[in-house]
Amino acid sequence: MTDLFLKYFRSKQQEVQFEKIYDSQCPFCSMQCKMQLIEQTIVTKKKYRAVGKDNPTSEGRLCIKGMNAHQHSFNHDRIKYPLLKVNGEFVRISWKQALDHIKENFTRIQAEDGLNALAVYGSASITNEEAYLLGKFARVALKTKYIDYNGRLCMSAAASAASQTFGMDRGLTNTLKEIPFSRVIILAGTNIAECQPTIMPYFEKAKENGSYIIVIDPRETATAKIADLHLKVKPGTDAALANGILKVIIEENFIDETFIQERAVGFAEVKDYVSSLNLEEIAEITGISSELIRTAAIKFGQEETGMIFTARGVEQQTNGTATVRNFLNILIATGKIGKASCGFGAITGQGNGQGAREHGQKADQLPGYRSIENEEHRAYIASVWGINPEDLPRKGVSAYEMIEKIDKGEITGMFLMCSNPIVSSPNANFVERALKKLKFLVAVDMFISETARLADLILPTSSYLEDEGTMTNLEGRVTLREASRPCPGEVKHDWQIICEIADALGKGKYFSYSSAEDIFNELRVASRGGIADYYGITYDRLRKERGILWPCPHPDHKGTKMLFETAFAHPDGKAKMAVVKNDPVVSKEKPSNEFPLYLTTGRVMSHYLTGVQTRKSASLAARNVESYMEIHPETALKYNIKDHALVEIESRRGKIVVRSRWSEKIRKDTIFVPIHWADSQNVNLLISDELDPACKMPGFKVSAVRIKPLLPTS
Ligand SMILES: Nc1nc2c(c(=O)[nH]1)N[C@H]1C(S)=C(S)[C@@H](COP(=O)(O)OP(=O)(O)OC[C@H]3O[C@@H](n4cnc5c(=O)[nH]c(N)nc54)[C@H](O)[C@@H]3O)O[C@H]1N2
Ligand SMILES: Nc1nc2c(c(=O)[nH]1)N[C@H]1C(S)=C(S)[C@@H](COP(=O)(O)OP(=O)(O)OC[C@H]3O[C@@H](n4cnc5c(=O)[nH]c(N)nc54)[C@H](O)[C@@H]3O)O[C@H]1N2
Ligand code: SF4
Ligand SMILES: [Mo]
Repeated sequence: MTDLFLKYFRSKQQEVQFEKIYDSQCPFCSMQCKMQLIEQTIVTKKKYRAVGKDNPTSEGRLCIKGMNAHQHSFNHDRIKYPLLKVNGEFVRISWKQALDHIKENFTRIQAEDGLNALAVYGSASITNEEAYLLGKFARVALKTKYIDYNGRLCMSAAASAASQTFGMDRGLTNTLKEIPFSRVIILAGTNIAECQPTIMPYFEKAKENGSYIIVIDPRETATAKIADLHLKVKPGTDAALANGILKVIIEENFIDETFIQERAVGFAEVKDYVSSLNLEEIAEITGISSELIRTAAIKFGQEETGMIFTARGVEQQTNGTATVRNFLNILIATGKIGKASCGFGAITGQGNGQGAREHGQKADQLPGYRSIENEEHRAYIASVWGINPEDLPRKGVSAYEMIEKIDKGEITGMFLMCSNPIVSSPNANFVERALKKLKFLVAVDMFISETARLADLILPTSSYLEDEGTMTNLEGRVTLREASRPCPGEVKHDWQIICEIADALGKGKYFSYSSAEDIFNELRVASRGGIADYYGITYDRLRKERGILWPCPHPDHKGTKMLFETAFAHPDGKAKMAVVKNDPVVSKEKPSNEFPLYLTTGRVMSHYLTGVQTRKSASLAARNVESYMEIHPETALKYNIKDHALVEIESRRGKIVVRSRWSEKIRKDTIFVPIHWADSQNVNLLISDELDPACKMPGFKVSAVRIKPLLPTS
């Protein structure tokens, strides 16, 4: 009897009584892999599984982060109600109370300290609709000039370099489908194998087709495994390396004279400068022998087709803009752009790292990649918004500079949406001290992040499974993220929260939308005629066509697969080459007797950014439970550091303690620490606040440090 019952019960336990499928897109990186979440009801339990769904970018693939993303969305720690800090403790309040509280404090701050005392800190992990709305919220509802976002720490150098050289910034000039047919590929400071894993098959196919792959990275990463040539560069010296490559390309006459003449300006100056350089000196600066520099240059120069990809390794430098421009010089000099299987890609970071940098979250920007200082652009956007152009604020300052203004008491209130700046900003000790000075901080998040912990009020937001909207992926392809799960508790979408606050502030008539699609239709008009023109894109088309590449100026327009086929986006149609000097701006962070090692920072496969989401996913968190320091065994022995031992790393700004991990894959003068942990393991406690003068990107990838074992070794 009992046996029979158990048998019956067990078979019931296996039996799926109900299955529901939710379409969505991964909330993490810029591949924006399409997925389906399968919810199975078995007896009283629900089981979840994520599977990839076919689409033109990720072709149905998912990496481990995508497969386990739902775990954070279902985590018990999700905030489900507005939380107000009372005597140091967060207590649940109603939305009505939360909105009253915001109104009272924002109006008080505006009266006491002026309109520009309020700042907005946004994100590239929110949808296009929300990014657009946040820019409008700052300018129309708060009337402040201070808005910027976490993309400043991410894509700003790539964006400013492409804007300066090409006249426009879309991450990839071509689609991923062309990669397998490119004969030579440079991957500079990009670890795609861990950071955009589902992109890898495009490069693996290229390799199968005989393409020659050059990886530039101070570490032999998972990506470097596919390289034919790995240039283990000294951190922060890529601009000089690109000069070396250019010098050889010009000397060996691999340049495309016709292309240069017809399509570019500035070549003569670049040629003069690189000709004056000595390759052996470049070898000394970069740590790459002149033979290897020559090999890279000849391989790249001699092939008919070639592509260059960069990411944060070369961009998160205090000369990041100039460095990217120097890689673009190589492409232009060899005529490898605007043609099939030739072109540039700045591998975008966050899920909406592309779209969120186009529609007005940047300090100096209006929707459609328009400029807030351009009178025509101001007049057009003011007309779309139904306001007077004179009422539009002027440009503000970058993300880190807003924090400096908080420290100085110029900004006293902040609205923070979808970012964790006390962990992700450089000089993190200072950032935390500054944010504590705010009279009022509102954080909109799914969790009580380290920064939300400091807030006066936390507003609960929806996750990717709940919040519908468009995301623009690394190709520049606008995609529709379907999302239909109900919000838990009293959670609201980011766009709803923005609209309700605007309404509480008496600006509801400018923010009366009933859906994300409603906002998108306004964004389409606002972007019309701009560089990032989305006018021809509709939700209906996105559903049918599975994504559209911008610019798409008209509903009959197919979207733009390849940029710069006949002209660049500057008024004269020409690309602007620029001389990039060898002397690294990063000199302040050069190793010295006191701080003898380079520290560089980056990512591991299983965690995402400051780890707030991935640490809430049991399957992902288990793969890397704590931070670590990658160090060459010879260097470790020199400093008396055992493998797996706790180490103190110190820079001019602060100290952290992490565990050592010996590896022969890293340069002997360099250590590497990932960025995904907070508090005493937050590597940003060590990073300098020096910024790239062109784009205000911090130099996350180069710091001078010293190390010592934490405990006396026996
Ligand atoms: N798993 C995972 N994936 C992610 C993210 C994540 O947090 N986790 N974040 C997403 C986001 S927002 C971003 S921006 C991207 C980042 O993507 P990537 O930029 O590819 O990632 P990083 O690890 O920051 O840096 C890339 C490589 O640069 C190298 N590097 C360091 N210093 C230098 C240097 O001076 N020169 C050169 N040539 N290389 C250098 C590092 O060793 C590292 O391997 O990834 C996205 N995808
Ligand atoms: N040293 C060093 N520092 C770095 C980097 C580096 O390479 N080295 N990389 C930099 C880069 S490239 C980046 S992109 C930054 C990013 O750094 P952050 O901007 O701090 O990014 P996240 O850790 O993703 O923080 C996002 C927060 O928003 C919440 N969140 C997630 N989705 C949503 C949503 O839809 N709505 C709302 N309202 N909240 C949400 C998450 O729970 C989390 O608390 O870090 C930068 N910092
Ligand atoms: S993390 Fe990136 S590559 Fe992985 S599933 Fe998500 S979007 Fe795709
Ligand atoms: Mo990023």
